[in-house]
Amino acid sequence: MSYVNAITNTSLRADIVRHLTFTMGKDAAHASAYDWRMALSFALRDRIVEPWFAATRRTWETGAKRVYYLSMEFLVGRMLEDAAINLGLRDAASEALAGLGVDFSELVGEEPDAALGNGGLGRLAACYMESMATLGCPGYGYGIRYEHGLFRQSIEGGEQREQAETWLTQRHPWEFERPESAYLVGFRGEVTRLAGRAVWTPSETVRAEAHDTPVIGWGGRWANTLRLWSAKPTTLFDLARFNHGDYAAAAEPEALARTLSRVLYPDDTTFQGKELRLKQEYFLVSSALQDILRRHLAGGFALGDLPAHAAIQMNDTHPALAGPELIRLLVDVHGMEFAAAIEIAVACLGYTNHTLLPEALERWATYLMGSVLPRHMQIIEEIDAWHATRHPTRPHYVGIVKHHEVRMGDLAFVTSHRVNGVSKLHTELVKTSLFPELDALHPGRVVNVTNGVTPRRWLRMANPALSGLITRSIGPGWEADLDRLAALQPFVEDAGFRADFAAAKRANKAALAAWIGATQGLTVNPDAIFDVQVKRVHEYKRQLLNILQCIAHWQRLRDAPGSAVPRLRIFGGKAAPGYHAAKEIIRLINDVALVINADPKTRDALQIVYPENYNVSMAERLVPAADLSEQISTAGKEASGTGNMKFALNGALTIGTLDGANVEIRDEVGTENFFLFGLTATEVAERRRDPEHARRAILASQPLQDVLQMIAEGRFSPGEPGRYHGLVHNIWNSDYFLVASDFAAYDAAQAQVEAAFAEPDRWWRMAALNTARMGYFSSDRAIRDYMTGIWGTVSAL
Ligand code: NBG
Repeated sequence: MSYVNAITNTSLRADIVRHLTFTMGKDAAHASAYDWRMALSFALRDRIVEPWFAATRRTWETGAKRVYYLSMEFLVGRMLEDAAINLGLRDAASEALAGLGVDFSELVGEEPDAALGNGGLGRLAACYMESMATLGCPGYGYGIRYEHGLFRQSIEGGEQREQAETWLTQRHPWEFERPESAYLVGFRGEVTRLAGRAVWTPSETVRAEAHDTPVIGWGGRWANTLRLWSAKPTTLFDLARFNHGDYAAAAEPEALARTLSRVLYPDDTTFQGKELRLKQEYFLVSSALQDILRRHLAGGFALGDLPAHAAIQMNDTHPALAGPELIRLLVDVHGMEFAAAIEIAVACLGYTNHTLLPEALERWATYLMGSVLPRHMQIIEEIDAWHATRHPTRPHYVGIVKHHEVRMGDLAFVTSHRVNGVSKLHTELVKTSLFPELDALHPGRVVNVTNGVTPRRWLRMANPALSGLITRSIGPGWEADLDRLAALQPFVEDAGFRADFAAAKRANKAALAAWIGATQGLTVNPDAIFDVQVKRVHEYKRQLLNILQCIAHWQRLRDAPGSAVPRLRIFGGKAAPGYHAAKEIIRLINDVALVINADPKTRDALQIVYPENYNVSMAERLVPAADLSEQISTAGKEASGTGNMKFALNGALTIGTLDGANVEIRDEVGTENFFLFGLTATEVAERRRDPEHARRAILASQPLQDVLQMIAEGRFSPGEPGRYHGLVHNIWNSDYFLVASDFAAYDAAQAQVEAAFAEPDRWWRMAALNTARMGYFSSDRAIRDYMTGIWGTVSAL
């Protein structure tokens, strides 16, 4: 029994009032929802501090190995309810507040999302932090405390508009500022040699200041730290310039330094070759590694023992400077030999690859690397030479520095003892198509860790209706042992259970329908199929395929109204601000929605909605209410997907291609409980060799021809008939993502969905089996895989 369970409802209430009074300086009569939310957050945070200290103490005392998870993104979302649930205090908090006349859910809904990430990669980092805390795996997450997280999206006239996001304008109650934990991070300058050693004298320096957020695990038994760095100037102010009346110039050092932690780059699928991005990456890596070495030495350990105490995981290539930076610190600062330093680096580091898209693989021009990080450029060349000497038979084109570019994927690979892909298929492709030569030189280095999602947030918290049913059926405890969901399987044959399962879904759909009514002004039928595609908007994810099929479906409905099962197609997601093709797809979806939703003939059978600003909190609304999960990427392009896991866990059926983790989800839930369609990764590669593939596919499908014709004629953009000429031209003539080639199969799979939904007995059996068989996709399992296969750490619980 954890100590937090001993804390009673009454003392929680007293603490809320105390924080309202003494921390917020308000009395109950004048307190706003914001004041109450702060008071509650502080009262809960107080209860995290104790287990947090205890965990830290335990780690120091036992000298346990720690994991350091380096990530440019942590897409945490809201923290209040998650903390309350993990502490086991959700109901106590709600009751305590009710006694004070305050509504818990109102406070929860008032909290801004911490949107320090773009999509799957950042959300994965957040799930992994929570699972590490749940499993008692000692660790730190290191990231950047962006003042502005991912931009806010609005949809105006069907088009995406971007606004700066402002999560930090209000007080952020979960973090502790650590002005004393600060490091200097340098840029530019020159490298000289002194007594045979390199001496780097940077010409620009900023201070990295730590902000710590405790991350509490399930049951409140362990807490780790998410340490986010904020950039500060080394000199606050240029007093001489100020005294000369040059106020703007006087503030310049501060403004420049702050830029480093000002914004999150709004793209995770293309490589941003921007100097500021490189500086941000180094800022994170350098402050983290200085902190890691300081902690290691403070423990009284020798530097040579670092691998026994620190596992450093690079979340994609963004922190790939970790190798060179660790070597620099060991060699230049601590006087170690290069050969010993690189062995240590490799033994500590691991690299997770999250994408095969060539445009996302970071490559920095050597002139840029050489001028921003002159010492690191030297070290990278040394690493390259070291690797070449160790592998004299390697093909000549293997190398980190090639064609005046530093290839960060190769750098991360060479400096890590393990490289992992994020699903079975993806890992295979990492070996065969991304790093075939390096894989051959380092057999066994590439391993697979299929992604996972935390069941606490994505089932227990987001879906109380289904969680309640699960607990009533199989008892408590499945939240931290998700394989236990398998015990639901026998219930699936019970008509009463299926009815309860359907009722839970129906309640979630009704709640979503009410929200759509209130926010979108659209009255929707909660008995329709709720068909959801939410994720970043990208050509490879093929929101276009979805909307084209929607139009074809609408045409058929017009010919035979009343024939179909009613459907609500829900889209959500942001496009990178500079990604024209993706923004055009958003506009097309919204243009089509306007026309279709206004059609009185089909309105009862088909509606489309695109709520703006999709984020973690919106996902928590949509996932529990979905009947159908759209996972329709071009095979070979989606490394894993994690939304696919959240939906299936919540009893949505998947319509999807054999891509990423879809493959494993289908294996787990059963092929008969998954709507499969489309070309496989191998077939995609073959099909692309035919220059006529798109034309051929279009000519073979009358419905597709008609759809493209309607778009080209301006049926959905009457004021500007030529609006989508470019898009249609592209489908006919290039269609790199094979929308046309997969159209007919997708259309047929959608018909199967309808047929299945029309038979409730069958549908709810399939849906419940999805929930029962998704245990494997818990992030606890994924973290255990990392612990044994990559980090060599053990639970401290
Ligand atoms: C994304 C992939 C997803 C995957 C997540 C988490 C990047 C670079 N990659 O398929 O596109 O689920 O990473 O692994 O964001």
